[in-house]
Amino acid sequence: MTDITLVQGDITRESVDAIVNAANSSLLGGGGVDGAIHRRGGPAILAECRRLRAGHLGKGLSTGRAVATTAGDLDARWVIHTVGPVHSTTEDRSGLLASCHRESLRVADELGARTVAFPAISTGVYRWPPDDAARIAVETVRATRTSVTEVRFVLFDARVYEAFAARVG
Ligand code: AR6
Repeated sequence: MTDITLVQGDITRESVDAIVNAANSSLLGGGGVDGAIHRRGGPAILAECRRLRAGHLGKGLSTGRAVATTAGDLDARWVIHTVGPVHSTTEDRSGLLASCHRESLRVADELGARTVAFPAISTGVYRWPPDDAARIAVETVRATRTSVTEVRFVLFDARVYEAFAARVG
């Protein structure tokens, strides 16, 4: 049974086995939560991302997939990088957003991570409406068979936190 918990705040301050990063396919950093994770986690994370890009992820990480690196100086063992879809009003990309959560949990299981913190993937630069993102995130975690015992959604802004709180109840 996986507990779903909610925290309003900065995910880089959390103490968990794995922190999920809302990355982009380059894996080479960006703004938002990605920038914050690299800033606080230090250069070891980017160094490992570069090694992945030089190896089997030469073309980058596809939308909906996930891959782990060290967590560097963060209070976690791993960062699991996943690439959310950009929200579209003409195309239903919700399967890709669900896949980010499923794949991150699959990678967490491979690592043996039991506690995993997720940000609200795609709700920033990628413009996914928070209510819908919360629905997809919570439904997907509930429907995924995993050995992770706690999924902690760490929501930076109040509006996104309220959207998740309405779902988790
Ligand atoms: N802790 C927790 N959540 C945060 C933090 C933080 N420190 N900082 C921001 N958020 P975004 P996306 C929230 O834009 O929409 C990057 O440049 C934020 O309020 O980080 O998936 C990547 O490199 C929002 O609710 O990610 C990609 O290019 C949520 O995290 C692109 O942005 C996600 O916002 C990915 O866009």
